[in-house]
Amino acid sequence: MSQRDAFYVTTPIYYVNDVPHIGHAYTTLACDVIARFMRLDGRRVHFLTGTDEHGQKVEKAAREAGMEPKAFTDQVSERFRELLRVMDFSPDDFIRTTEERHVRAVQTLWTRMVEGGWIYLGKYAGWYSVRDEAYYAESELVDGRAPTGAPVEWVEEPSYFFRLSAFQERLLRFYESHPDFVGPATRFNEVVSFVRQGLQDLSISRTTFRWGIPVPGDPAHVIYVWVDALTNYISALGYPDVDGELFRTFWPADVHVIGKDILRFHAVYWPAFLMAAGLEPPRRVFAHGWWTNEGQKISKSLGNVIDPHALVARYGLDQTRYYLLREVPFGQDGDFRHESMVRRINHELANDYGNLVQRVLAMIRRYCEGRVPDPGELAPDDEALLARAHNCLAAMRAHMEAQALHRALDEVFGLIGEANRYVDAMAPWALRRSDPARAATVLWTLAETIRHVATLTLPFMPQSSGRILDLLAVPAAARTFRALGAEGQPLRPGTPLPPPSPVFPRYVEEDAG
Ligand code: ME8
Repeated sequence: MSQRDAFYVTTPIYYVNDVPHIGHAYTTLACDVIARFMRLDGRRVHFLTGTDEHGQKVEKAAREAGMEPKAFTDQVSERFRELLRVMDFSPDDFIRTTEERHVRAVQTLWTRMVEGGWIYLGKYAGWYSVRDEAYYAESELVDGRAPTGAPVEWVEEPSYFFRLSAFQERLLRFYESHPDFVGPATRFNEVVSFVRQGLQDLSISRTTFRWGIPVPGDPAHVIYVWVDALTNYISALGYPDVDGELFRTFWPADVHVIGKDILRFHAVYWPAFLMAAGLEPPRRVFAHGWWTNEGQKISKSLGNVIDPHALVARYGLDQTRYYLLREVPFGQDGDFRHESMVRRINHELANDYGNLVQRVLAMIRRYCEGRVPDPGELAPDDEALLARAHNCLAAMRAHMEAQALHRALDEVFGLIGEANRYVDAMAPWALRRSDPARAATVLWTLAETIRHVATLTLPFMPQSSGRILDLLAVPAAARTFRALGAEGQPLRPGTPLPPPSPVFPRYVEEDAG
């Protein structure tokens, strides 16, 4: 995979037909963790998110709200921005498809595809689902609905078509020469077999509503919302200015993170559009799984939509971030369960991580006058724990390159487990009397291990990890991965530490008093 310095990660741009829910928060969270990890690892990161504001679905939602589409999209888009603050997400840019820079990019991409001979005018007659913003063949329908369960309507109208059929061979060759193009691997197989079955030309304009970007030279048509939406990934880099700094630095994207529902658009249509316009496809598309709520599909009609604001208010921000990424192997489907959230908060965060920090810092306070102890002479047990701490980053890096976020967390929590076993085995509270110098060595080893752990959990739990680094008096400039490892910047003996205070509180049931 990419060895360049620059790293470009994107979320899907979300439809503003409705306010954000846990699914949107989840994808952006994963991207935020990836972006933060890469920044701490010294990469130059561009992290993009935004809102998808055109098309029939959004137009319909605006009408139902009794508003003009522009005013409506302004309002809902703001809710997605607000989510960034609430979840402590760190995007470098937020794109809206109603922005001028985006409209220009989409119209230019269209024009390039026309110039290449990839677009022709015809007539579409077939099924369309407004909810999915997707066309379906008769043969795909299940009991008169889209395979996703969405209602479909019959559409007959003049339409521009994209010669997708002409890209079958090129796409298959591209997949073959880019075996990492889609993750997880099982999803890649689905994409390849879909393309192998043959591709139909794609209808890419509509005439029966107005809320979209006009086709250059034929304003009776608006550009199909997916051509519009996918282009966001390059309009945010300044396309059509392909010689500009942003585009040169960050295209092709390192990874588009999406939900599995929109894989075909990203892994088939998008590379074909880019090839048609003479641009390189992205390096990778990673499709994560689907969340259900206590075993049930999440839907407005069932009234079980999970509001990320409510999660943060109830469980805490870092607790929520941790749960979402630890509970489910990234790429698989997941079920949100209160019980399992509480178990993870209390066992893994409060007990395993929080207590380790609290115990060690409290001992340093009592036994070492609240100053970083002197390492003295290291014994093999100390060296073994430190070696594990030093090697943790390399192991996590490999997992993060493959978007195995859960495995990266496993690594660092494995280190926490090791540190807990070490503290119990060494019993510094006993050594304190029998061998105070040895107690100091053990506490230094633990403090140094905790410094590694907290730096490595910064991408996942930025606020709590930052507080732990505060308690260790780690200066801001040393809060990077460069400060880790044998060649890093170890804690300086004698540094005064602030009084410790617990970082990961236990969750107490509201009705438990
Ligand atoms: O599809 N579980 O926007 P969208 C996990 N505008 N992830 C979920 C989820 C769930 N239950 N529900 C939603 C669109 N998501 C287009 C994208 S990109 C050029 C255009 C997440 O608002 C997941 O990432 O319907 C999914 O792909 C995305 O929200 C769909 O958001």
